[in-house]
Amino acid sequence: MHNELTPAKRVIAINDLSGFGKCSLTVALPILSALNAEAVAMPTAVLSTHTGGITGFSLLGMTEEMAKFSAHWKSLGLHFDSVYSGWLDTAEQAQIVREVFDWVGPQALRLVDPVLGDNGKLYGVLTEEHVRSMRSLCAMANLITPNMTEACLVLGRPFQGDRVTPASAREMLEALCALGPQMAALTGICTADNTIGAATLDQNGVFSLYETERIPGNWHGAGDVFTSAVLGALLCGNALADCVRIAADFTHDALVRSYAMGADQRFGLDFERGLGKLRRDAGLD
Ligand code: PXL
Repeated sequence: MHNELTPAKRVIAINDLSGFGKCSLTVALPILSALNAEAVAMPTAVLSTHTGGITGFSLLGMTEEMAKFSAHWKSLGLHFDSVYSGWLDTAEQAQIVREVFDWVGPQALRLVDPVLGDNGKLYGVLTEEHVRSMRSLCAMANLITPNMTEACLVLGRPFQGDRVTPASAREMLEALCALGPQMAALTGICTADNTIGAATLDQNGVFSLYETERIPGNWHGAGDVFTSAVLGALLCGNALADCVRIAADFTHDALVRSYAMGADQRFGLDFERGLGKLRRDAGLD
């Protein structure tokens, strides 16, 4: 229980605002808020929905506005505890994220979720240029959170499925950390047909692997739910391996509810009802 009143951790969340479909900012903001963090939004694009399996969406790129947001916030002399980047609309936006990393200063935790694809494929509207810029952004991060598809894209390796052994997950994490980040989490991986989870390597070389029961289906936004919860739990002072366990349980519980109510897998997870437990698991309340 945290009784003393301290200022909330302040996070710049650089991600798209997809109005419908529960991913990116519409997931990151409520989860960070629930974990007492102040989420400051820099939209990379504004869409009617995300692009995963929903056609006819509108998309407005925000590259020019992002540069203005960055310049304005910099001029205000604010303190930030973290920068969390996700979906980037253009490769150019990686340069703006780099500038933000630079002016917020080294005390801020730089989390790069290299959102590029899933199931061995790049997301439809993304290109090889996105992959190259994401690779260079990963090099500047303290923590990166790729799924197996994204890890393979960033490392230039062929995708051979999400199945790992503890040894192969560790080797992949070591290769990812060799790109530059001190910590990495490999998400959406499994050691068996009926499990799903994440492996981590922290700044002290401590490896961990945590899995839950797999809920059938290809659920959109699950990665964003997971990564937002990891960051929120980290900012509460938890160790990376504990954050992954807390976030994996939170994501699993949301999937169980979504599955039980027969939700459309494209429409995101029922995470809201799990926010109270997430707070308790992260050491709040
Ligand atoms: O959750 C990944 C993601 C984020 N943002 C947008 C997407 C996707 C995946 O399809 O389309 C706009």
